[in-house]
Amino acid sequence: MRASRDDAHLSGAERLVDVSTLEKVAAEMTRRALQHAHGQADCIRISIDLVSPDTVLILPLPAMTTIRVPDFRSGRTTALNLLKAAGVAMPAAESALAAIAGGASPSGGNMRGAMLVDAVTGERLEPDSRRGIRVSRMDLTPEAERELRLELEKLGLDRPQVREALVLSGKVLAAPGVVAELCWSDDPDYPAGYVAAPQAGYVRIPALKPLGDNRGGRAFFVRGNRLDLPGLINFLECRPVLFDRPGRFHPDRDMER
Ligand code: WAQ
Ligand code: MG
Repeated sequence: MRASRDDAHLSGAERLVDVSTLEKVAAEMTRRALQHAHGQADCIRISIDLVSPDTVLILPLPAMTTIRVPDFRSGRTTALNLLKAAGVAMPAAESALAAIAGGASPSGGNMRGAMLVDAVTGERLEPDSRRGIRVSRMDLTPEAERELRLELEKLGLDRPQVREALVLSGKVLAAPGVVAELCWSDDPDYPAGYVAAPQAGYVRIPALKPLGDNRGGRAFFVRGNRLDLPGLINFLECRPVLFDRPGRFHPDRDMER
């Protein structure tokens, strides 16, 4: 589902479900599109594609940690340090962070999808920098969703934002050539974000922007001298991925000073 107003992206969501639940899920998506914090949509698109079960990749979710930070500036420093540890050159990490902070679409607004960023040069590689790369066709199995919600509940984190971001980052980390992801929400009431990387897993950062700021976005950092860009984009947009169990949950940490 994607919803917009005056041609600007408002919200979107992706599911991978059994045909028997389609009607219910389509109704949920419509409700979501109408209730978004940014305001009322004037255009809602719901598209449904059949995927063959034998193309579905089954994976566990990434491990999760929260790093406590005193404010969003410390949050951004923490994010840069995590990206560096994941193999992203500091200038590439800094320019992607600045792009999200300033509105990464050429119009200065939010992109509908993610930036693809060369982890070494910082060059933006997505073919359309207004739209970006939209990761789709991923979800939890019903059992994994139950287990995940029980674990998140214990941490006080059982929210759709956390569940959906874990699922999206899990698919992104499985993509060939991706070394890290940086994300924060575009919801003005939701300042949290994360850095995800294959070694570190999903590292939550409770503040990556000031409250009230409606800018947010995603950057996927890629590297490799034989990077297959069309193959990577096809994987992110089209390969069905289902997560059948939660990853590990590490205790909260404080930011390193
Ligand atoms: N594919 C690529 N980019 C996307 C997708 C997608 N499927 N969905 C959203 N984006 C981009 C788009 O630019 C949005 O503006 C931006 O990401 C933020 O999306 O507490 O809520 O859905 O652990 O607002 C992370 C922290 C919350 C959760 C992320 O993102 C936590 C969030 P939002
Ligand atoms: Mg949002």
